[in-house]
Amino acid sequence: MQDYDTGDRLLKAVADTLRRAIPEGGAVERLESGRFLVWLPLTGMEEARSAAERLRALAAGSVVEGPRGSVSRPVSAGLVVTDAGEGRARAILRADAALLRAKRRGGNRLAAVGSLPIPMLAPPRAEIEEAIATRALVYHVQPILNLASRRPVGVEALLRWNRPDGEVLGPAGFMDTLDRIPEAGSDLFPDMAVEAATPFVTGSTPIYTTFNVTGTVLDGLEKPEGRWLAELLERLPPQQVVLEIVETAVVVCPDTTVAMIESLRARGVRIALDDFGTGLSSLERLRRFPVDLLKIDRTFVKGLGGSGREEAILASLAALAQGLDIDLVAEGIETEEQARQLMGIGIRYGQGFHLGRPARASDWAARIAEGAFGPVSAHR
Ligand code: G
Ligand code: MN
Repeated sequence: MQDYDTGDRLLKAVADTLRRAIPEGGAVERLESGRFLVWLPLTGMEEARSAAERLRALAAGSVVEGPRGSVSRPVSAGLVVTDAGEGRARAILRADAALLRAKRRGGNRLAAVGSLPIPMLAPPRAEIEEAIATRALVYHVQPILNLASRRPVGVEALLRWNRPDGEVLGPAGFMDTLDRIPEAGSDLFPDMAVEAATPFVTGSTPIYTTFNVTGTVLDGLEKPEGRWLAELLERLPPQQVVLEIVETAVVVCPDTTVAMIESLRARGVRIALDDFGTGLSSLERLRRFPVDLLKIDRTFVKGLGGSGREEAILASLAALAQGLDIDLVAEGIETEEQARQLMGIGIRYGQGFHLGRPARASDWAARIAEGAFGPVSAHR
């Protein structure tokens, strides 16, 4: 595995390569999970296919220098032809399906999807139902602790799908797809989500549960994509629900997202910005979006104890957060040393393998109820 910094520079190099190479009228966007969205102003499938393959090959040829020599990566691409009436989310969904097809065929290649209807690209409803019934598809939770007291203040709900072929899919692998398919997802997920969160958000000392949401969920609670959230908020106390918004959600439809966030906050729901610090416009988002919590991306934690740059950035972020009355949660804490440094900088909350790994909600509920707090309380 290459280190994160090299990986990040490689992604930037790929972005630069794509930006230089796309034809007039095209556009490049960086999505999460190392994906890029490239719009090509072309009409026919064949013309698009050769342009896409050229860009893919250029991207795969991007090279950066890492600590152990030159690094490049295979690049897969999924191509779809959209028409004027197709929305962005739906186009991404279809392109993701094509991308998956390219990866399943060995990767480092292009795959194209013509006009497959969406329901065929998503796991069929029966497959999802079966996965939920057999508990192959479950919510895990990971505790979020007050770093000083080491008491949990909340848990993050993380979907895991143990596929029959042995592959374990995290939310990035399928949630983006599922939450855009109301007929498959919306009436199935609230039960799971409520079950996972209930032991934490109820009782005499409730703690919050965070859910990761995508842009389409925030288009409106009355829309099909938003229905699972609407139901969740009817069945769980909104004051103990935190929604983690990923970067792309904020880019897609800023005005409607802001309005939606405001109405959710009026009901007591708290809003977190996930992976904070990795986006190109973190401060701009902070200015526009009324949020309660920032989840500091794990790359900052990883960089502690090095050149001192992370410490300097985090210290000013702590001051900024205090001024804006925003809580900070550091992600990806893997050592006690990191936890101590973060506390010293003034970051109050943390999450990471050192503090508690993601596990089934019932397991964490039992451990929290027992007052035993995993390996951390065992040796301190
Ligand atoms: O930011 P995001 O919501 O994507 O983070 C959730 C993911 O981070 C989960 O898949 C979880 O397993 C992973 N994760 C949690 N704690 C740690 C950690 O300490 N180190 C690393 N590398 N990953 C972690
Ligand atoms: Mn998250």
